[in-house]
Amino acid sequence: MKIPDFDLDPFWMPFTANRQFKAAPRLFVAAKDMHFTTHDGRQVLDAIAGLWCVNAGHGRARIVEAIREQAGALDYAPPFQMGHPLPFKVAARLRQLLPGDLDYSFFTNSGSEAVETALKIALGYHRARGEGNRRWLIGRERGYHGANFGGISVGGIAANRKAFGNLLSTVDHLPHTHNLEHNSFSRGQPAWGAHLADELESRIIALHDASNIAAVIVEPLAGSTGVLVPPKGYLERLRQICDKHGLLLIFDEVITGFGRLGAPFACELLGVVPDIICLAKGLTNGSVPMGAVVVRKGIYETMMAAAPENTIEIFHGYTYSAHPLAAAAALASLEVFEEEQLFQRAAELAPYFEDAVHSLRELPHVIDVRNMGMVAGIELEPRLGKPGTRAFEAFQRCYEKGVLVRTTGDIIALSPPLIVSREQIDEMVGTLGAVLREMGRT
Ligand code: PXG
Repeated sequence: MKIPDFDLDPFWMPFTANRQFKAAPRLFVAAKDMHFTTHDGRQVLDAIAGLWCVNAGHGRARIVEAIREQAGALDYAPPFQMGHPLPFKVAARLRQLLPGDLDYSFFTNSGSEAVETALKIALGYHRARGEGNRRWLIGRERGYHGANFGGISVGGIAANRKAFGNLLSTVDHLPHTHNLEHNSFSRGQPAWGAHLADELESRIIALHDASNIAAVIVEPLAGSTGVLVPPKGYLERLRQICDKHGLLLIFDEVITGFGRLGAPFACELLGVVPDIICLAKGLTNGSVPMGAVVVRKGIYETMMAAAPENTIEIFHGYTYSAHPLAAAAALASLEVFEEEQLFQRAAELAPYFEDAVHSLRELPHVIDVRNMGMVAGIELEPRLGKPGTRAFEAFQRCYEKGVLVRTTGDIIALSPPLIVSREQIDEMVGTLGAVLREMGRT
């Protein structure tokens, strides 16, 4: 291992075991297409699209050029009471791409900010239409909605919540849908589990009353908590219950957006249109931070109509909302996705990817393999008393062998750029298989 020639100490790394990392750093210094270059000069195959975001692969010339040009032409423009052309164009593209009347985009700088924004819009919307009592926000166990206070409140990850106090108080959670007994080794959407959506009505609405509930937020497919694929009929049922009781349905498509499941968005693939959708990551192909919240026409129009004429309709926004560099990167990314038909390519590759990941089924420690589109989760039996260490060791060994995977608990996620070749899928799965065999009984 090459020791870096700079001080690793001052940077407090996010969601990272800092002391462990700094003792044996893993640093990337360049990336192109499907590969990273490490600080010690090795090539690493990217099996996770950076962090579920680089859907068109790294260092794409058109995106790089768009950012470069934009930086030279207009580095910054204030987003409040002023504008510049690009975010209008990005919003128009999103309107075309998204199903139904998901027509109005609000820009943020991350998925976390998109979630906070969506929750605030949900509350503001109900207030604007005279139902200001609707304050409860319903998330789901094992949901991940970013790292800010609203997101960790509706999110369902104990580790992300436990150190940070009371969080939002008017929040409840649906049960998650992961169940090894009923759903292990499912290919695509599992058959079991749609009934879990009924808890929204039978438990949560029964307890809090619909008149107090603003919205339900879920990831159509939960990514970072271990690739939890929605059971058949589950999201449809959530939609029905929300409609019946006047609750907004928010889909957090920060991971599932922009082709990950083999369609532009999960909502389109699954035929369930939410009222609000959160986007980020793939929106700029991971190149410049940007998120978006897209809302249905009725939400936008209600909030416009509720504010007195010539006044601000929502007291919310960020200094870097619709930043010129981010908007330029988004437009270029959307062009690349379209020109290369990458969402379709993902759909075409998905069966090959599915077969490849399910070939890991018989290997040591593997207790589940699940997949949808171009995402897969491989769940390992945890070591007794040391949860997470087995998958983390597999991650380290894969990295040493030149493949970047992602772990959460004892689940390994694969989510490659959509430009991946069949040979590269074989390489990812082959390397992971070799690592699992090597780890044998340990
Ligand atoms: N919603 C979802 C569904 C996400 O996956 C966010 C919101 C937050 O986005 P930002 O841009 O604020 O990070 C995410 C982010 C992992 C991992 O372990 C996944 C994410 C973030 C960090 C780690 O796979 N997703």
